Amino acid sequence: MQNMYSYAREKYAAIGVDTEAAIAKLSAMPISLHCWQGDDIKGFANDGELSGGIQTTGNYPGAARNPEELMADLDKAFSLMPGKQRLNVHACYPIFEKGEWVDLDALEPKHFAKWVEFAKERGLGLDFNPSCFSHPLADDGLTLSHPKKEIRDFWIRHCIACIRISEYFARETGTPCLMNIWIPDGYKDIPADRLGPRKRFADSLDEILACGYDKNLVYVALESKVFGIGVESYTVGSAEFGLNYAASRGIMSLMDNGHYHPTEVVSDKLSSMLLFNEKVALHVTRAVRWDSDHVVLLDDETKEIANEIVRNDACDRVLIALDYFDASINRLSAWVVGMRNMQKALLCALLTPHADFTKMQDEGNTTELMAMREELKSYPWGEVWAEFCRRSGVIEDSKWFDEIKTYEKEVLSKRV
Ligand code: RNT
Ligand code: ZN
Repeated sequence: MQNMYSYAREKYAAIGVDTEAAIAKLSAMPISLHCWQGDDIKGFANDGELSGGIQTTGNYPGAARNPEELMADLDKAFSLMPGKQRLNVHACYPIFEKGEWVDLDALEPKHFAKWVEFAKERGLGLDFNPSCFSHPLADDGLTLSHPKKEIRDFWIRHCIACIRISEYFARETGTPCLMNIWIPDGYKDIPADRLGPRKRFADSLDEILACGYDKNLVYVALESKVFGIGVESYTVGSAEFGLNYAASRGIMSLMDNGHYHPTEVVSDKLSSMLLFNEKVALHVTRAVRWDSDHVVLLDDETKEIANEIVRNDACDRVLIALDYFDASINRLSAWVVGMRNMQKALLCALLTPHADFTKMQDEGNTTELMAMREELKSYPWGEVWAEFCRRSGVIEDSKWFDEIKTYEKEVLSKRV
């Protein structure tokens, strides 16, 4: 094993790439794991059905039914992921005392105390998200842009409650909490008024931000979307809305790479974002035609996103989270595959002689650039990955899947 790594280290050294530096950098890069893949975004706030332009499909057995099961599943999944993670919690995952219940606009830090305890025991940072969906007041697919003031006010109170919970997360864990706002608002058919809903959304966001919060503790981000199921003709929080709002109010933009037209790629957007913003947040997913939520693979776009982060020296300026929900396969496996792939993509990017390649581009040496990049594809990055896993104390190869099979047999299959 060790000599396979030594061989890889020398091979990379010969092209000026330091594998030790790559491993060190990757070990320090946290990726935020989305709790909602574990139970198909059902959460614990109510027993309602999922609504609001997002949908899970599939009925693979064994979804977590309560906080204990979700935490146990997360633990198992984390044990199969090398490196550093954060945990991304949605507001629809409060953990109430027996008999207790409050609506989304009355959530308090104490309702998330068990998540804080979970995170602290495992040394995880926490991120957070208002849940503006799957609720009677979001039934018509409108929340912060709703024409009725009392409905907008409910969601404004919800988002402010989420800012308080995010502050609590940050204080308790000692790392800033990214709080990402996404709303499903839009129309199935051609709207009669496009400006009005966007103006109302902007006003609602202004009210939320006016609550006053510590910007060193909470990074508020706004996620845009091109369309959703049931809102095919118009989404209030479009890309232009998101970018302009975030830039004008000094909050962060969050780009989900499943939220653009099919030939648009986030990898190409990152450099522009980095030129004009201190930080940018990502939801890494895999878009398949009209759907935006498939498990992340080690595909070209994931690798190119990683290249842009690494070669622009933006590892601490791009906040990476995963976001997908597949209910048709083992949910832990979905978590692990997506996390390991994002990390593999980052590792490949860290093992690329970017300065040399840039020089080739600048000198017009595009023939050599193509030849060298193609050669690099068969370099032994897998040996460096294996070494990274060994140092993290995590199974390095496909044997991790045996753990999933055992867990499925011993734990998941008994959840009936
Ligand atoms: C939906 C957005 C959003 C959600 C989560 C659950 O299209 O991507 O980020 O996936 O908030
Ligand atoms: Zn997203």
